[in-house]
Amino acid sequence: MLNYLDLRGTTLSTAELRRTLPRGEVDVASAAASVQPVVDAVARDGASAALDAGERFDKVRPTSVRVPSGVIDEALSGLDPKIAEALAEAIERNRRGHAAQHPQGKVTEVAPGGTVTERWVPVERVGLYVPGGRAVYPSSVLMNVVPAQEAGVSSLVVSSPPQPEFGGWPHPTILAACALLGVDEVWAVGGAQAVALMAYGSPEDVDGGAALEPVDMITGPGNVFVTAAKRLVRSEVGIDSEAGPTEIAVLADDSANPVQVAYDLISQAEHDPMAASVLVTDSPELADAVDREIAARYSRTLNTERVAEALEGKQSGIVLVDDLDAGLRVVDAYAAEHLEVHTRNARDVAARVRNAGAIFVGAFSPVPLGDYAAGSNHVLPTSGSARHSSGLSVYTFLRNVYMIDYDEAALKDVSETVIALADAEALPAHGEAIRARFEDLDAEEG
Ligand code: HSO
Ligand code: ZN
Repeated sequence: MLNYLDLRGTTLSTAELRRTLPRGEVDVASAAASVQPVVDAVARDGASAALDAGERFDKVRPTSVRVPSGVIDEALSGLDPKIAEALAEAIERNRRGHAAQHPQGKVTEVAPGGTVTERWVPVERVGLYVPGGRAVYPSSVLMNVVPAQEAGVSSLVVSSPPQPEFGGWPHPTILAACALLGVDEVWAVGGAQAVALMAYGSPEDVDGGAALEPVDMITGPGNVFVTAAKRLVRSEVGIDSEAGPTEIAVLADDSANPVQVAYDLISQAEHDPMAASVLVTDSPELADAVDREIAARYSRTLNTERVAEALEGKQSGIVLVDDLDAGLRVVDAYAAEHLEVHTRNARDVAARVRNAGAIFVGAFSPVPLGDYAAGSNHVLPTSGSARHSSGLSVYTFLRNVYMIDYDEAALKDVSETVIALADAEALPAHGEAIRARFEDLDAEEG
């Protein structure tokens, strides 16, 4: 059922591998052209323009952008207790994982009397986009909110599309998740208009309610239009890295359990017809067994059509390699959002991987664990960007502000160095700024 790519007997370079391996494409640039008018309208006219756009795309117009607190309370009290309990447990585990990330500031004495301090300061106000539509993911609410809160972000707004079947408010499970996380500012806006409204704000809500304050940074997953809108507002606000369709790579040898691997590939495919599921293995027997298990099982799951489209698409497939070393080169070149390692000594093999958004070690650390409750984050770099970027974390919401603190003697000590470099760059005023502290430059002139 999956496409095969046989790389046995080949020695492709990293660049050649990247060109050869299965991977989907998304055209963010043309989506950006189509959302530009919406972004411009919201920048100009604020809340009313955002709801106008929502009416066109979501077919519903809430009575205000800001979701009334009564609606959020109701969503929480109406939440299935089993889901409430699971969300609370996931929040707790993710808080544990993210709180531990918070870095300590560091003071370094570079020379006697001269220190550089690394001070971590949280972003002040953050906007979190939470998709609606095909994907209603309360788990994404917590994956964005928890690291922001653990970083010390003091002001948070969640924006999610209005839903006709819920009176024009976002999905109640999303609202309930916000309530459980202590987020009380939620906007009923989706798509590009949500991104624009978070970036530019609005002097007042459409019902005359308080101003909708712009944010300093926007994070959160979304479709290609949301991604495109983020690209358009990035001179105005910070954004997280661009999210493409989700992807899993599995590196496996003949010790892997084909049923487990099949389910893990299927589970990622159920997100999106564009999702990518890639198996990399040195065992043709395992490859065939996984392919058989997928064929036997995919039609028994709820999202069969989506799964089939994703697994049969050119972005998915089985890659045959000579040995595990070759497999490691392939997964490093691919730089998957999620990489599962199903090999003997999985921990040692995983330790050798350099490029992946998150690495899931062995048979009992599957991706769905990380999607919800491992204590790690599920917003991870896609489309090969794991080569240079990290997943969402406490660091996403922190800035390192340098503090430079030299005393007189320490500056004097280094002054010749600075002056020489300033002269080399033909910027003599830089050197004079140093010398003026130790010499009378006027006397020299006269
Ligand atoms: N696997 C998705 C996250 C997710 N899974 C949300 C279930 N809900 C992208 O990392
Ligand atoms: Zn998932």
